[in-house]
Amino acid sequence: FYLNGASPKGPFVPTQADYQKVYEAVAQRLANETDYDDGSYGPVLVRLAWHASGTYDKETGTGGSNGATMRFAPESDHGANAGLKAARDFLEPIKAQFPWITHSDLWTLSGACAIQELGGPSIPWRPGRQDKEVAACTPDGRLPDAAQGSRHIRDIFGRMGFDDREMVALCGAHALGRCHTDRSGFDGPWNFSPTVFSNEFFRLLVEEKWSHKKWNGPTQFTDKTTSTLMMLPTDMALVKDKGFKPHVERYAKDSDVFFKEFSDVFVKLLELGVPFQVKPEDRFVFKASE
Ligand code: HIF
Repeated sequence: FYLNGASPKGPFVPTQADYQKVYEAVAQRLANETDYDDGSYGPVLVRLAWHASGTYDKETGTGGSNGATMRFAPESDHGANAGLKAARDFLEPIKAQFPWITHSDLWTLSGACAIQELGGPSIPWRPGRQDKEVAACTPDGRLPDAAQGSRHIRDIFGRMGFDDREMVALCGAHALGRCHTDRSGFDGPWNFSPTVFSNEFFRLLVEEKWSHKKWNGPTQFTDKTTSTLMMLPTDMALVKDKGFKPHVERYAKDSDVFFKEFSDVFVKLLELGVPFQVKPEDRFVFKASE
């Protein structure tokens, strides 16, 4: 018996082909498990990858996807991570099938896979994350609070090292998925196709009329036309802020530009704080399913 696929010839060193097999297993499971939410675990996998990465602090070099410390309390119990157990549990059979991959590589690879499988741009990815122990859990409060505005967005994403343009590009991922009252307290999807990656988030922000939703829950916005879609206060901040708005308008107009700039910034997000051996130019571009 050899641990982690090691053999008498030496330790098992996975190649790009091995990671492509993991990609395919995640994609296959996404295609099979349609009895969840709007029919896909894809959005919640994207949220898992981002919440694992978005704890990064460039000053101290702490947090980020390297470590997968959200496996442990207290980080798993942070309010911002409510509901992400569904994503972590979804990936456990894949981890069992490929025991050599770290949780931190698996979570980020799966986020890239979900974006590609839901029709988004290629998200080039590289391995190299190591899982860390509970002591590496980040303090609560590093992930954004949706009830706030543009200053908070700049504080949080500035701490990770992003500029205005990159912050807006990232936010286009809210084309995917929805809010759940039992997770964040907010309710509803951002657009009519929450399992398709698109620039709809930006188009609707610009073209739709949004008003305060009348309900007992936290402040959120609803579309005038159908009253079924939602925007968070942080989403609305993107069209209220002079530094953000021009980028919202660019992405609303041009889906190709959005896909390109989103890919670059999502790659950067998933790599924050990771000491890679693989060079940036050698990132893997996984082949998406047919
Ligand atoms: Fe989200 N986000 N996000 N988000 N997010 C939620 C859901 C998703 C913020 C708040 C929320 C990003 C930035 C921010 C996804 C992906 C990304 C929810 C609802 C909230 C409240 C959770 C729930 O109730 O289930 C805030 C304040 C952000 C900073 C502006 C990223 C850019 C958009 C970084 C990003 O990639 C995805 C996907 C979901 C949907 C999850 C689902 O289960 O459907």
